[in-house]
Amino acid sequence: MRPLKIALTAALLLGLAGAAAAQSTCLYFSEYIEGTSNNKALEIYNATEADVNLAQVTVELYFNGAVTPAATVALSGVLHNGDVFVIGHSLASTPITSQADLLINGGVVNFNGDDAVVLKLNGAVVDCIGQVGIDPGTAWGSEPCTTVNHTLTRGVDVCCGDTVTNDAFAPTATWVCSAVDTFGLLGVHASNCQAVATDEATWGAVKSIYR
Ligand SMILES: [Ca+2]
Ligand SMILES: [Ca+2]
Ligand SMILES: [Ca+2]
Repeated sequence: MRPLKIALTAALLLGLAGAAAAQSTCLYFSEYIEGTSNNKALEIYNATEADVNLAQVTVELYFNGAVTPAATVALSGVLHNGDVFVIGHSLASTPITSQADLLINGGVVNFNGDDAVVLKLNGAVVDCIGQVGIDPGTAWGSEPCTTVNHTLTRGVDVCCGDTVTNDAFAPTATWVCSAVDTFGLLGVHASNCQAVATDEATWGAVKSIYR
């Protein structure tokens, strides 16, 4: 929910891009940081092509194979299309706390690799990281891509979340892994899923045409 960028029309952007991107109507996790100490964060991306009333959005954390959430948070505010909402641990390093729209001391960002996180919109599951009801031991996945000591970002061509919370979870299916304590991707999300490009890299490319 950083300040909005220059508002070009969709038509203009489509003309510049040369081709329409795949359409998405989904809200989903775009980043998961499970780093050292309290360096933990979740990023939610709005690809619904409309504003989302965050009062309709909840995040749940399921510890160690539990089938009921140990922590739940209801969000508030408005998340514009193409923007991200960042939940960070309040004791995390500055690169996380400075990007966070919501800071929580624990709660839903108290995961440590073997805990499932679920995103709901109007009470319906729209995304899940991990497998609810299963304790994977230490983490899901295998090196070099696991849910512990990594930053996971959603693939640019992933246009909707994982709505099945209790099936097997393989991070590499829809996520890209970066090294532990990678913070530079937090606060923006690059996506090919919208007609209107909104990520920083694409905006930079678009704006450079006018320079
Ligand atoms: Ca755990
Ligand atoms: Ca799943
Ligand atoms: Ca991001």
